[in-house]
Amino acid sequence: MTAVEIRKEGEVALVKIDNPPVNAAGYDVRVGLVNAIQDVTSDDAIKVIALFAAGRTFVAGADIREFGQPPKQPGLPEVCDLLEASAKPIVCVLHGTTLGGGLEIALSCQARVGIKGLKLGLPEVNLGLLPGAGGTQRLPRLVDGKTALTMITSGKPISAEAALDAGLLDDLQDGDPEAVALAAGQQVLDGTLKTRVTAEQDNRITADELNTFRVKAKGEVVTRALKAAEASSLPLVEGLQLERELFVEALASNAHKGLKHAFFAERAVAHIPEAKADARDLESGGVIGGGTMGSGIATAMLLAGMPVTLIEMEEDRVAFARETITKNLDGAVKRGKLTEGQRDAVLGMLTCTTDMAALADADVLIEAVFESMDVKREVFGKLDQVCKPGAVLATNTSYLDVDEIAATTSRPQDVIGLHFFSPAHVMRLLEVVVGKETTPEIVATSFRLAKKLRKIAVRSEVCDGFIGNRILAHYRKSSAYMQLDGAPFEQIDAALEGFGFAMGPFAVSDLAGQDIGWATRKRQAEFRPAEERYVEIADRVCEQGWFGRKSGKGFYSYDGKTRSVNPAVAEYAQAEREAKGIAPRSFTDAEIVDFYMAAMVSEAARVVEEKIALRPIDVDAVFLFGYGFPRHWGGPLQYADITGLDVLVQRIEEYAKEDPYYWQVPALLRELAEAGKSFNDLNKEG
Ligand code: T1G
Repeated sequence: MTAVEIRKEGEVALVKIDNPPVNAAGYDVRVGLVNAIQDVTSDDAIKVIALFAAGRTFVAGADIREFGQPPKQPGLPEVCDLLEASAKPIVCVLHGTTLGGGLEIALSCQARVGIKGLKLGLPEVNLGLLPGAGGTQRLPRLVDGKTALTMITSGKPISAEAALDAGLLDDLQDGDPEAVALAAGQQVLDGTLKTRVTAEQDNRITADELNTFRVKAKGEVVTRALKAAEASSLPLVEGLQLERELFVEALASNAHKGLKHAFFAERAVAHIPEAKADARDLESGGVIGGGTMGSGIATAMLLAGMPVTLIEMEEDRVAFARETITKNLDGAVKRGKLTEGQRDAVLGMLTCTTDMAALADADVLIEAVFESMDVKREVFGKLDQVCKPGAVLATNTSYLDVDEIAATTSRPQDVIGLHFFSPAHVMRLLEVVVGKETTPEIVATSFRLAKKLRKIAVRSEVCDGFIGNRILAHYRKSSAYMQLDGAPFEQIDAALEGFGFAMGPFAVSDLAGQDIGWATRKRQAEFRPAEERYVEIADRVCEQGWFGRKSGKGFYSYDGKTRSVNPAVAEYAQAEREAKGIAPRSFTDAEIVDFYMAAMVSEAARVVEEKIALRPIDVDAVFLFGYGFPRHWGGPLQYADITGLDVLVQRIEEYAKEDPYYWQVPALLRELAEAGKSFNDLNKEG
């Protein structure tokens, strides 16, 4: 099969692109298109060309995997120029998700016909880029400035109907792309479908439209895309030249490297050793525990169309769970994700009861009770008695030993960890924690469940905290160390928010509730090694009952929507410094980020080294989709590659001079740095 095939029907040449899975405009497609245009142009019998694609979508963009490689000619801009200059009219038939370079191909043709269900967009800004094959120059020539600038700067797709209204499509049909293409070709021949050369259209973005977008443009990526769109007022050749220069600049940016990595991270994590195992049916679910997590998990399953039976021990807790789930679904209605009718239908699939026997037919059971091994042992003992053979028995524990839980049943092979992140019906990350007895079928079934729930599943082995919480437990200490050493906590938060985190660690603690962390620290106190630095500031805050937002005060004071620094915290910090003989020093924001990120990278490297995570990119996915890590950095280990592993080794060795216990260079990090390799090299090894 070649990427581009020609079939001639009378005076119509049908040119089909066939490059699964999404017809990305890779090298073979580009060469095939050039050859096809040359072929049909030289055939006098052909009067019109109808371009379309096989499979689920017309071209969904340039081949992102080619970025960063030496460019192979012909480039997509050259192919688009060839299409636009075609001596014979080309009608392009679009279906599926026609995005980026795919839409740019269509813009270069002389007519565009959509197939119902089509979405069209220029998502390049989501990759830290801008349309680089004429999109910023040709789209404004076909549609109004507001539509063009919205598509270029937002990266969001529009519907086929909106595209038809805006003049981006010339017609909207239903049916198979090839049949629609043949009919469109014939309509061009009989004059019922008009064609026009985009470059000759006189539509332009107005100064007012530009200003409206200029004032709200945020960040280098959108500003750069806007600059290219502004050049569409120039002659096409000049505008294309400027677009190209800006695109080359974007390709070299760290933002693009991070965002491209994030795009692939979301998909790479599905490539697990158990991917080919037979996944079991997932028609119905059961949840044990109706607290925040249990209700969130039940909501996620209901939204995926699964009937759910939720178990609580007392009638009042049953009622509370139903109320919580109803509120969650009302939120989905408010966000426009559900209609009220759909909400009622979804609620009709929910059964809340105290009777465990109601779980007998469920395909997957998810336990979300109190984080106590004794309680979980009791629950799994009962599940073992009531659940049908082959049911998936999952625990939502956030750090307890999945193997120990599995051992309380007669079927450890069916037990797995499904660690959801709160709110469970919103956060996309799901850590799938594989026990030593868990069968490949159960792992594959868990990944199928994740897809059904629109979650991003990341495979983890068993350890304290699995991937995300284990790494968090380590690097969170670094922020406390800097606070004790002299950095005001509000500066630490601000520096990390400047780096790209939605919230700094102290604000996150206040949001999550400091009592949980305090209880954990007290439980761990007797096991804490003497060499480990321990910072007591947060304990002083908790001793006042200041647990954060929920108590109106924590590190910050909360008055409705406003928050201010709690002045007592600095006093506790100074008192502890005096007691421990620490002379405070100032930190720059860059020093704060370097210190914090070096701690995160250290533990992330150890998680990969110990094979808790399959690959570095799996750790990146955990932080991108579960911990609000800035997407434009691509994840902690992508950040490490961008920063340079040798730089990180030097930083850790420098920090170790003051605290050799906390700061140890992970063997894997040193090994890669000395070999001049990157974490992405490991990703490529699979
Ligand atoms: N290039 C390479 N591979 C791609 C790809 C692309 N553009 N799009 C998807 N894939 C792979 C993906 O990694 C996965 O691989 C498989 O296809 C199925 O994808 C010059 C510069 C189209 C909406 O940003 O949004 O054009 O993991 O699981 O859920 O101006 O893929 O199976 O090995 O996502 O049905 C602009 C990116 C590029 C679109 C389909 N285009 N893709 O979603 O399937 S830049 C994009 C998507 C550009 C020009 C500029 C989605 C999808 P694997 P999938 P899906």
